[in-house]
Amino acid sequence: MQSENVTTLETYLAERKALIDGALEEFLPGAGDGPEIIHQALRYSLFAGGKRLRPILCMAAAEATGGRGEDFLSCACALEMIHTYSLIHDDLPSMDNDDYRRGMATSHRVFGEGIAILAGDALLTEAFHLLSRAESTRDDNTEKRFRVINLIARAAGAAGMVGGQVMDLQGEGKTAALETIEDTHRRKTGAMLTVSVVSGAILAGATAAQIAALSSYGQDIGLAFQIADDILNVTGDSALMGKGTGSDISKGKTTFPAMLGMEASRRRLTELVGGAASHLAGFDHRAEPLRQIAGYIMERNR
Ligand code: GRG
Repeated sequence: MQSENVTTLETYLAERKALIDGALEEFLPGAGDGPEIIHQALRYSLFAGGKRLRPILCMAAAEATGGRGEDFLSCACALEMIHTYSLIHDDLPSMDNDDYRRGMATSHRVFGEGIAILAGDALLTEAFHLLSRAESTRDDNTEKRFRVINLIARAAGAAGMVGGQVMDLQGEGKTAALETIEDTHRRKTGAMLTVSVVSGAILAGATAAQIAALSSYGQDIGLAFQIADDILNVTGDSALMGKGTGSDISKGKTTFPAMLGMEASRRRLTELVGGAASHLAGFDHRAEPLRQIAGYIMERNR
């Protein structure tokens, strides 16, 4: 679907989600390809109702720079697999120790801790397997694909998401400077959101200037996403979110509302979403979904 046909963001997101869900089914290893329990655990978490934001951003960035989102579904799905692994591990007793996510029991509650850890490990590994499979993408440019694999590995690893998670764990119960909190979230949440847009743009053949602008867009929405998440953790509807609210405070996490207050957090959120939109100024109507997604991050209720 091209952006000129987008009637509402809601329809666009729903159509994209359906496309991504179908591709995930196709790209997952076959049921006979290993012990049944690991396939059940992979599928349980991958099809538990995620919004598919990272793959949608990847495809939307490809379209904003003149490509066809559908051509890059393998990269989009790999990003979702890495995201799902991070959520499974984040919920573990040794991390956030959560019983529910998206209204469903967490992986370790259903399958036991060992299988949950392995389901996360398998998703991370399968993501890179998928990214490296030439036949799974219509993009046959090996150089672009290697660049994307390199950037995704860095965003997911110690310098990015894992590093942010470590900072988050170490910061529990302590007070930290605003810059430290922002740095934590830029790594923990922002790095994967940023690499999602950047990957789509690289695969679609974007120019260096377009990639830089989209990277800045990704960084702004990444931090905005986390502030919105912190606000939702205080004010959100637990039925809509499928998990309890108020958990950040009880776990001793330093959140934006706790640090800045609710009003200043909302102002910072608005500022970041405005910043994200300004990075898209040089793009035409094909970047409309990206513009609307920035607004959606601010207004989302789950
Ligand atoms: C365990 C290595 C490792 C990393 C975990 C991403 C992450 C790092 C933890 C998630 C904790 C969390 C709730 C962060 C807030 C922002 C966030 C990533 C929310 C979940 O992402 P959504 O809303 O999830 O895109 P859905 O459910 O739509 O897939």
